[in-house]
Amino acid sequence: MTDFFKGIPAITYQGPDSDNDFAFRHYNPDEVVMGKTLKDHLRFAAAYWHSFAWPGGDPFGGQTFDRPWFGDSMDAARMKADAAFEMFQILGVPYFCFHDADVRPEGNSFAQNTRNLEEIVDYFAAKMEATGVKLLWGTANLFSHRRFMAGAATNPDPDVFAFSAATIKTCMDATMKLGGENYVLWGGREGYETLLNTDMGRERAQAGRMLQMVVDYKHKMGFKGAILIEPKPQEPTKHQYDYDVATVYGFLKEFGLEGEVKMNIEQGHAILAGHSFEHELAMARELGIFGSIDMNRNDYQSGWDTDQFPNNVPEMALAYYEVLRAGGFTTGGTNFDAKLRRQSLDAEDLILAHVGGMDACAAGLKAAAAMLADGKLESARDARYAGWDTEAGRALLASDLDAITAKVMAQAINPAPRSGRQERLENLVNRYL
Ligand code: XUL
Ligand code: CO
Repeated sequence: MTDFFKGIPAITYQGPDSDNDFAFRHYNPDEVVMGKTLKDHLRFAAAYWHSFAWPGGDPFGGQTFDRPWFGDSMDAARMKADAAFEMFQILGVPYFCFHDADVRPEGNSFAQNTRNLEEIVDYFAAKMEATGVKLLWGTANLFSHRRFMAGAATNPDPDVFAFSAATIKTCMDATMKLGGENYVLWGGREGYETLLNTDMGRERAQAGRMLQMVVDYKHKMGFKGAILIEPKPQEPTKHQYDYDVATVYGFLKEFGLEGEVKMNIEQGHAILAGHSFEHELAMARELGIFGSIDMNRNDYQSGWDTDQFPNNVPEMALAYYEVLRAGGFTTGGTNFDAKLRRQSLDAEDLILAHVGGMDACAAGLKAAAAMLADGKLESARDARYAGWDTEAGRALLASDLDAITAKVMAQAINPAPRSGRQERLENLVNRYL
């Protein structure tokens, strides 16, 4: 036990009228919505990196947070794990997610990194057993250390590719050992700064080959979880190869992996790509590659990845609407890839940020479920496309340009424009919030 969260109670559901800051108003884990509890719908996970490894720096200043576990020893790593599992239990989050570099000190060799990781994995295993907290996904940090400054899989130096491949293997092993339900790849530096020094053809081919090796290893080791790619358009590199869901789908097709890899979609990354979160979710659903979400909120003005805790319920309702339309999560879940603002120094800030985020997700999901159950949005959409469900509509797609031209002539087809009714539908959405 640490005393970091001393005096902070376990958070319970107290209903919308509670004025207790340390309570859920919307997230009742046992509440059943569309035949499933909120706990099983949302599958919340806390992110180790932002909550326990990030020191509060920005480009103009370093550490603001003062955490007793900051340091590079194994003792510090164990204390960090103690505090992390205390937070998971206070919040009642069923899952967590981590990178290797979040949880173990950096060694002076690959072998030392691996030993450090394995030792912490055993420490986690005991804590997971004792608390019932599970691993939503593991991943490798192939972007912080200076060896990765020119990329991991896409590096011009084959030794960096090799170091990265070996690191991914150890992180997949760790994920498998801990019963993780997914393995995530975010290509933090898989992109470029300037074409003047970049061979884009080679870099993309290297990234494709690495992903094929990851999928091969998944099958070899018998990992039953999903392999997920997390798209992001830029930051840290100026041009990322995995720009957005549609771009990644093209990449998967090119390397024959579209049936093997799904998406971990992050709100902030969607905004940086010039999309809405719901656009990215809907695109993944349509392409059959929806996997999981990194929930956060991006600043709409700044142009960089702000990873704020989510609190915009109307936007989240539209996002969960797409999650529900995709059939909900299977191996995926709602991971809070969100960090405190750097002035939010206290232990209670960390708890309350998650409480607010979890409540906003629950409110969004319940609104989304009500929209779906009511069916008005779906029937309006169906009505808009009803012409395509007729015999003539279906025949059109099986026809050709000559036959269609003859038909337009013979029947004097002259389409009458119809309203898209956008404002009416927007008004309808607001009724569920
Ligand atoms: C970075 C980001 C990562 C991934 C995991 O923007 O989202 O934290 O989620 O590497
Ligand atoms: Co993320």
